[in-house]
Amino acid sequence: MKKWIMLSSLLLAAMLLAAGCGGGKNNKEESSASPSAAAGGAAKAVTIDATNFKFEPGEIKVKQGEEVSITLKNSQGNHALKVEGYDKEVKGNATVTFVADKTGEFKFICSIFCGKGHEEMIGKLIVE
Ligand SMILES: [Cu+2]
Repeated sequence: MKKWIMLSSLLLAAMLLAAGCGGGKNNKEESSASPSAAAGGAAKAVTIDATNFKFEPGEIKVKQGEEVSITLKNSQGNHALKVEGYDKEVKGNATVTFVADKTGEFKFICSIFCGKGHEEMIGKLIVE
């Protein structure tokens, strides 16, 4: 009886070790490779042109898990872009990169008061 318990606990320990090793490896692979792998090797790069008072394009569509790289170009005026729900912000003529891990529709707005049409500067990030 004692022998049996020892044998089964040994087996259990071996199984746990094997599972732990495998799991660790998988996690490492996922964290380093999955964002670019999902996008086919590169981040989805979008350049948004900001003028008074519009974002062009006003809609970005990506897949869940994809890495998104948003470059905001201030062609006219001084604007910034803030993605609500993701809490990501990019000021004019800079780039912000993040992984779109939540699905849904997220509003992006201009976060610098830029004048009369400021409230109209609204776009949409769609994560499918
Ligand atoms: Cu503005």
